[in-house]
Amino acid sequence: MRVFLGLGTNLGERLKNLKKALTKLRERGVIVQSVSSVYETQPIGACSPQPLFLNAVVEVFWSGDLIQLLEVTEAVEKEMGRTEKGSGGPRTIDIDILWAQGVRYQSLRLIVPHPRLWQRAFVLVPLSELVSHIDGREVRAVADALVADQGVKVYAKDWWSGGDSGGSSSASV
Ligand code: PH2
Ligand code: MG
Ligand code: MG
Repeated sequence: MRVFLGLGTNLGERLKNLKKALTKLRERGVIVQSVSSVYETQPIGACSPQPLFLNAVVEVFWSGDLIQLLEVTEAVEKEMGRTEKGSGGPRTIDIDILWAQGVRYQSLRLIVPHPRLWQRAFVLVPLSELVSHIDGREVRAVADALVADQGVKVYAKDWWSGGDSGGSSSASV
């Protein structure tokens, strides 16, 4: 199944954290198809002042089911020393399942598509590099409407060389 994952980090060596997370996801069977640039972003909806984030979105292929993928992302977060859980506080790594091809899923543990997907420039700006439309909506247009209020700056391009595929994805889903 084709999936978009959101990565975020605002503690420690942030760029290294993103790379390490991708390496660890791959070790657990996640196939990385394409990666966005890395953006430096203002914390959104955070309860207290906290460091700037680095955010990126990656397109992956996963051959198991969604909950198995959630368990992989949670294991990687834990291995990377994430202690914060759902409080909105600073974290070494946050890996969110944003969207999965043909999947609508809702439980106490997980909602897909991500319920705040269309409200966050730190997700939509990197996502717009990988796909033009999602579920009939133009990603770039929604992103553009949000960036004025939500600081999002390019931080690194070509930061990932260890992908499973150099190819980029199709235009719409
Ligand atoms: N993640 C949050 C809350 N706020 N803000 C930015 N800029 N980047 C994030 O990854 C982020 C956030 C909850 O997961
Ligand atoms: Mg998150
Ligand atoms: Mg999360």
